[in-house]
Amino acid sequence: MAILNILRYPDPRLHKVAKPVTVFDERLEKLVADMAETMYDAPGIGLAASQVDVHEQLLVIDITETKDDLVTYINPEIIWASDEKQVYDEGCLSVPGVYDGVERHAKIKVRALDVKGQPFEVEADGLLAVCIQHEMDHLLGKVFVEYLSPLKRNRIKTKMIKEERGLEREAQLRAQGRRY
Ligand code: QAP
Ligand code: CO
Repeated sequence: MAILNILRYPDPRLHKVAKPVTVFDERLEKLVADMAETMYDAPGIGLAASQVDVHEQLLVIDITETKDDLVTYINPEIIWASDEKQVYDEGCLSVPGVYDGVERHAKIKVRALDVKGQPFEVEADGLLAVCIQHEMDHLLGKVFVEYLSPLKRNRIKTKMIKEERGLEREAQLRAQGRRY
């Protein structure tokens, strides 16, 4: 198992559109295991393959406090969505430290495949419904900050770019410190 590097907004690779998974093999099982480890380590409640620079239709979600109910969604499709909407304060492992309200369908029905390629359906509401819709957006190249006003989005972009420079500088200093 391994912890994967999570792309940070505004990395342009977050906007790539993911392709369906067609091969259910050991490589896929390892990717799912690594994504789960990466999500739990963060810690987060959901991670899309797009966020670790793998542009395939694959999500891992675990919204339990006990962190013992991992669900893998491969090639997920929303087959029904309620007219009723809900607003939830969302965050994202690709946009650390940023939380804001996003309106989405309150209830959905999702069809997906598991890691063995077996189809299953889930009816979701509350946090799970939010999380599935948020993660499925990643597969379309969409990050939740794109639902916010252009003003908020630009402020977030500037903050993230500043932080990124700080992180690069820290890494440089660490490398320098080891040089002698
Ligand atoms: C998506 O997000 C989500 O800012 C999953 O500093 C979020 O796991 C769906 C995280 C909210 C529904 C509601 C965010 C960790 C984790 C941060 C996450 C942070 C550290 C986000
Ligand atoms: Co996200």
